[in-house]
Amino acid sequence: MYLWKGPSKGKRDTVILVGPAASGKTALFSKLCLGRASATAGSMASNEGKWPRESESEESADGSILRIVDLPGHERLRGAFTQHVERVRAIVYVVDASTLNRQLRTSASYLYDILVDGTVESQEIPLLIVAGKRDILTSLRPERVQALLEGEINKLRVTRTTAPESLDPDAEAEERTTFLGYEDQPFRFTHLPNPVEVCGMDNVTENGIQILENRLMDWLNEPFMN
Ligand SMILES: Nc1nc2c(ncn2[C@@H]2O[C@H](COP(=O)(O)OP(=O)(O)O)[C@@H](O)[C@H]2O)c(=O)[nH]1
Ligand SMILES: [Mg+2]
Repeated sequence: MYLWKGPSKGKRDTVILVGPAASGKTALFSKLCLGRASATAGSMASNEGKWPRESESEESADGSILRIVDLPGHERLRGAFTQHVERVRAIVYVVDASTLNRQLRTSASYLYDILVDGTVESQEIPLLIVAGKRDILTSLRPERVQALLEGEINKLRVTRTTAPESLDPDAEAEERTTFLGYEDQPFRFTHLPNPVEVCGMDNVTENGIQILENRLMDWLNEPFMN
């Protein structure tokens, strides 16, 4: 039997910036790909750029570059994300560490949707969670951001996987969402097959996005087996 596997897949060269609205994705994108602060704050459009920037001599061993995609954080995130997922090398999930307490449900549910994505799960796509806007005095430390997100995902994975029983027997084969982590333990990112890292960051100070640039360099130099 001939198995159609779809068109041969291109290189996984895309690093996607996702997260709730106003978390600082476009600011990070601008600094990474344009080398300056963003002038497009509040835009609902997605941005695409390259890293390292052409003006920089830094290059990976084979001269390849990453495609950086900045997705706006709103209800259509899922659709936009799905468009890019086949090319995703890594995911950078940006939250605003100065407002996370108020934005927790939104921030955790976007992240949950990404983590249960079939490709993200099966390809064990690496995830960098950025606790952004760390220059703001009242912002939460990355450890706290991690604990809050883990706690909220712990609740979400119960509510999302126990959908109400349908009265229609034909609906029995209804899709079951992946259960994240271990059923008998509180959710932790370390229970996922994906490499997950949480770091604090801001795009205001000179070295604010250094961690991200270091990680981009790693992703560039370790070609993704596909
Ligand atoms: N203090 C501070 N403000 C930031 C930082 N990053 C972004 N912002 C501000 O947060 C707002 C939203 O940023 P933006 O990049 O448009 O968020 P996006 O919706 O996630 O793309 C803007 O007013 C930015 O200037 C940061 O690291 N520190
Ligand atoms: Mg934006």
